[in-house]
Amino acid sequence: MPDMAHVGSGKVRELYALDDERLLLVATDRISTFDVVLPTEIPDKGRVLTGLSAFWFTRTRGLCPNHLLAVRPDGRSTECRRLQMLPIECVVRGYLSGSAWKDYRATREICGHRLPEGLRESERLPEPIFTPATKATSGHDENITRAQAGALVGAARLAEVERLALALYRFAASYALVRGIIVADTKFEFGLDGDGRLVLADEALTPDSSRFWPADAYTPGGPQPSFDKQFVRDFCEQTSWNKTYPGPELSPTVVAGTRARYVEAFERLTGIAFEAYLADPRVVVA
Ligand code: PZK
Repeated sequence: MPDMAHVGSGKVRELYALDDERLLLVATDRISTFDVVLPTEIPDKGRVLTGLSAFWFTRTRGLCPNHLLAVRPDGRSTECRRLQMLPIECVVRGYLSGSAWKDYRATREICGHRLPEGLRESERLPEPIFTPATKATSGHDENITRAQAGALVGAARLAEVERLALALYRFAASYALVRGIIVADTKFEFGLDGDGRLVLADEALTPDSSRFWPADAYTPGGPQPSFDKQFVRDFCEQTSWNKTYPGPELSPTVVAGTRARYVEAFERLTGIAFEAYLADPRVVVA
């Protein structure tokens, strides 16, 4: 992207300005694990994530407007409406995992939600919960209370994003479960358009912004295998890597197996052959 203004970097994505109103969001094939971007890429990972995100944006348009304008022919970049982003991460959790499991064990509470006693790691929650977090510029996002989130975006705006995030999660989680994938939790980002209306932005309901678990292996009481990254994690655990930069190179077997898992997630969720997406990415927005 030589003469395009670079406006942001994620761990595995890049953002460029197309003009005052539009951004180009590019998903690379980089992969991170244990919070470190690895030196080995997973071919087509960026295309899988871009295609999935565009698929969900199209399927959820009736629940909430979104920033997607077009998927480019390369299948890894999308043109998006430029918004005023809200300064919170809108996390929804249907299962007890990650920082929610840690917080639950310490206090039986997560972001002000008092949970029942006796829940096990990875257990399905009685109801999905909205657990907002701050966007940490360095390090990890931090769970915040509804009062802290309200101070950042306003109480009325918070109530609106909570309602939308829960509706989006419920729709996607039930859609995915029928196709053999548990969406344990997911993170949404919202922005405001020129008229002050809430718009869903960023990537949505991808394996990078969510925890996807294979439903057929689901066994609460401990951590669950990741649908997409388990080969990578197992491989990394078998090396002497101490989980700080730089990470290890992945073997060709791990790369191929991981690519196959991403493609499988795409095909199970969309019902579209990944080859068809590569031939014409517009299949996901049709
Ligand atoms: C925006 N990010 C985070 C995401 C990155 C950085 N539609 C939008 N309008 C204005 N700003 C953003 C978006 C979106 N999406 C998102 N930072 C700004 C981010 C992906 C890659 F490098």
